[in-house]
Amino acid sequence: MTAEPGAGRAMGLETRAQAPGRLVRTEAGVGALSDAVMDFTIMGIVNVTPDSFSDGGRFFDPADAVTHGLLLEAEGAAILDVGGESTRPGADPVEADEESRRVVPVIEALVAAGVTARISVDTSKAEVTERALAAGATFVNDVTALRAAPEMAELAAAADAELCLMHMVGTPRTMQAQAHYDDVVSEVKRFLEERVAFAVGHGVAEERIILDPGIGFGKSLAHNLELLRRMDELVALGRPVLVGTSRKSFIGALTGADADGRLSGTVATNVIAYERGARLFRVHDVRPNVDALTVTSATLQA
Ligand code: 7PJ
Repeated sequence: MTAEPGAGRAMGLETRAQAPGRLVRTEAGVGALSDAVMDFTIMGIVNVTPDSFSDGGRFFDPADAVTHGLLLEAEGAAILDVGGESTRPGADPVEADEESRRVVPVIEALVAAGVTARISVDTSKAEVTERALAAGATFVNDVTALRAAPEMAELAAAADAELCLMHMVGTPRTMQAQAHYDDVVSEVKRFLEERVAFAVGHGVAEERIILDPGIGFGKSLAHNLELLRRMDELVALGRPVLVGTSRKSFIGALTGADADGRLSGTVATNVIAYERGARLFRVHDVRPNVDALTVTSATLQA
């Protein structure tokens, strides 16, 4: 694999900052803004998981998830990542039927609403992948990189879907908070190269594959920061790199902020990762990240 500049563009996901109906800021009088091409891709997070503030018996309303997805699209998300199982460290697993019951109606409703963003399914289960692809998803985000359900490779291949392979040691349930690495970047690279070979060996086109270092998954603060600082080494693998730092606890470890207060820290990580070649960003707060990355991109190309 060889590096190519702006590899994220290979996905055809770029949009213009002034695309009709989105990101237009005429009232602000910033008309000139507007021929900056977004040479990065924002993946907006659409969680369809139990409301942690409820009694546990009430689930996220699919209609709310759809409304949220449409809002994120209007803010500039080119991909909506729909997930029905929490992949947070230590989270309990969800049965495939239940996970499908959460995500499939949301995907169907987003398609019915005429969403133009690509729909990603955040899952590690073949059954959920199959149903989500049938419902209109065209992107598979698997935090286990096909280790939990290797047959997802054939499903993604048959649908010609994008496939994001993420680094993680163990599973969300078992991974250690601070796994040991001699050289975290080399080990993440080696793992991702091996998983790309596996996916390609099972029929996935290499140009459909996206790589992700798995920030926050079994990594210490120092590991997360080193992965961000040395992002260029992952980009050198030659596939688009997706970064998911949004609101993660390592940001709070630096700033003291709780999850709701981690946007500024999130933006800082994404600007750094962009400067080092990452082009896909999985975030909760779409608009602030779009703005920051638009300015970063324009500045580095000026
Ligand atoms: C990631 C993810 C990530 C990818 C989560 C959270 C934890 N998928 N799913 N990359 N993180 N590809 O959002 O806090 O970093 S769930």
